[in-house]
Amino acid sequence: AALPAWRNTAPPARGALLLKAAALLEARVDKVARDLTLEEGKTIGEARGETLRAVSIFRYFAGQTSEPLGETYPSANTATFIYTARVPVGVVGLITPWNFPIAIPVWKAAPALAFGNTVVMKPAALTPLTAQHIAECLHEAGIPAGVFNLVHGSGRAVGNPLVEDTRVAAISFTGSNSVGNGIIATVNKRGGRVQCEMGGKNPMVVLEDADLDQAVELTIAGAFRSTGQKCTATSRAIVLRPVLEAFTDKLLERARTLKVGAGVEPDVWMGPQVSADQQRTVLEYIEVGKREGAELLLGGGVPSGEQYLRGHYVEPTVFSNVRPDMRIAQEEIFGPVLAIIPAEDRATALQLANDVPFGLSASVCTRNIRAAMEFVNGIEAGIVHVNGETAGAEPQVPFGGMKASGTYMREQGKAARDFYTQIKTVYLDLPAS
Ligand code: UN1
Repeated sequence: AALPAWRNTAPPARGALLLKAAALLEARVDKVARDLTLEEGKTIGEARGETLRAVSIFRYFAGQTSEPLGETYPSANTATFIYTARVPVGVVGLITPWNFPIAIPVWKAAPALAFGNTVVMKPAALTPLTAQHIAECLHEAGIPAGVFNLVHGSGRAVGNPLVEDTRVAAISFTGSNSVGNGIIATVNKRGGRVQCEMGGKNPMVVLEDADLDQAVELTIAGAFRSTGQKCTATSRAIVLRPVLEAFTDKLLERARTLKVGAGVEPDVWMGPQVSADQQRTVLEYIEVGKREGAELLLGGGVPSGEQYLRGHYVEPTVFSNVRPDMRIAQEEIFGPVLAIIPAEDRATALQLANDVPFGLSASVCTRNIRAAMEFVNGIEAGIVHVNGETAGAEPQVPFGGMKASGTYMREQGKAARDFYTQIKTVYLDLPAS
């Protein structure tokens, strides 16, 4: 019911509301970050960073409301004026994950709202409070009733009805492949529009000329920040033989310094897994890795100590001599588990990097511009970094993966406009008299 009035609101007026929501969120960053940490478990520094990222995303899409919305075209008929207009798709359903409980809801909701859609959002059942802060900021900013709707509950109770409802024109989902594939099938069947961001098995490729200190820092951050619970996390380090030993030694030395604990404590580097289920899954994968014959170099269990009995902790874990066909080299683990895979040469490293079902992000560390470009050209990934971490995303650029990592529709940046709008082509002719 709220759609017609919102669709007809001038885009810059919609942008002004998003700017207000951004300011409100920024002003309460400490409170939101604390709630996020208590709910999801990541460290307070990460939670603050993520909340401020949500603020920037609101601001970026507020700015998009004064960008061009179409194009003009020459016509075969000189009296005809042809232009395109981007119009909203309608009611959109957003199903968001617990691992970025504020940034991902905002990176879907901000463009949806900026381009004139109304939103029904189902946040992850594990992180309802963080999502509530978004609703409160939008409400206090003065968004009209019914334009942004937050509905809490399980996938079964809330997600399924949203996905199945033909009045919901588009669904955007971030989460697991098993849930995402079901959503794609259902929405395609009913003729809706669907975008899914799913798993990753992202490689950090370390070439023989890499700055090894840098490569280690990037691998540590990619593998263990957010306790490895990012679809962009580094879960494989593919390392050329000549630097394998030096890289591994430096990596272990650095990983041993990471302080694991409750995210609210300021000196903690890595928090717990989000839930008992997630902890169990990760510990099971570690057992699978051992059984498959990978060499466990670090971690591999729950850290010992009284303080780790409350909370779902897993140690930073490193396996070496991982063969590419092992499950820990192929499947998304979503925990602090890194598989080191040796490679004989650059071509093999690239081949190993591509030899997984996923294609979200990838990185190569090298000083050699030719090797870097060969990797960039050959890698099957939606996001490629050279001498950078596999994780991370800026709001103004497209985000998304190839192969099983997602649907072809990208999120964020100008790509978000393609998903949250449809094109109307207008032929304008003069009246005959
Ligand atoms: C990041 O790497 O900072 O769910 C963002 C995820 C991704 C977002 C990653 N959709 O982990």
